[in-house]
Amino acid sequence: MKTMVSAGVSLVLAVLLMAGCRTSARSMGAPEAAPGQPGGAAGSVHEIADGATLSGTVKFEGDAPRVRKNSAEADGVCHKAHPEGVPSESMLVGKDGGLANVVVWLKGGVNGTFEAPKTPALLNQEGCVYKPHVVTLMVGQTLEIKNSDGTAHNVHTLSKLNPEMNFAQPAPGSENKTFGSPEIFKVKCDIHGWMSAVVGVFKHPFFAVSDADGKFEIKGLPDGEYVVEAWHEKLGKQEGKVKISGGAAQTLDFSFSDEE
Ligand SMILES: [Cu+2]
Repeated sequence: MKTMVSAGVSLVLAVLLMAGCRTSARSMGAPEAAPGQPGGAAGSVHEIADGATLSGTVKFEGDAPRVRKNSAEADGVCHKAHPEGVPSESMLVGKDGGLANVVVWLKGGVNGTFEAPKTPALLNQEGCVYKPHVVTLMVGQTLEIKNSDGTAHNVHTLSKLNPEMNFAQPAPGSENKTFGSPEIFKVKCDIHGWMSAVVGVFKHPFFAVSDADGKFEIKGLPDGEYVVEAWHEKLGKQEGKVKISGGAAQTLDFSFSDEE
């Protein structure tokens, strides 16, 4: 999506100019804090100065698979939104093999407890597609599940550690839910077979979702040694290790292939 260069420059400036700035990193880490956003708000400078940034790229090795399209003809509202069919988002390979929609999170090495953000995360059913396809949030944080369509959906979570939910949303509106256990699970709509999403729930704010180019960025890491997991709904998961020392930024790349 955007280059990491600006983020790197910001980091250097942040370290030089903002040394000693100790704003809490507890509230950061929302996936909406897009990687490498130009100019980053003043708040993000504090966040960067408070901890290290881990960034990297997730790649798919091999030929990019063709994006499947599912017919939505069974529902007039959905069909109107996608007359050519609904493109599947479960295998999206972008520029230079970048793999989108991979959940990257710190699986091991995180100490302490972290307060959930007050701002809800949003899972929006719009045009009979979940937006975003992968939504991440913290334990206890509100997930607003919204129906923006003039047709009925049902929301069926395939969770194991959190109680399974299955409820209808027959009309536009929102339901707020929270999750008590860290878990990555799928959500589907039993009415529209093509509709699926991924929800990632974490007990700390150190997670991200790879963008269309496979890039991810996790900010605010305290010094330490971490186990990092990259999780993809079709290709499984991988682990890497990273050591953060002196607040210096680190990179960690992952690569998936069909053979795994
Ligand atoms: Cu639906």
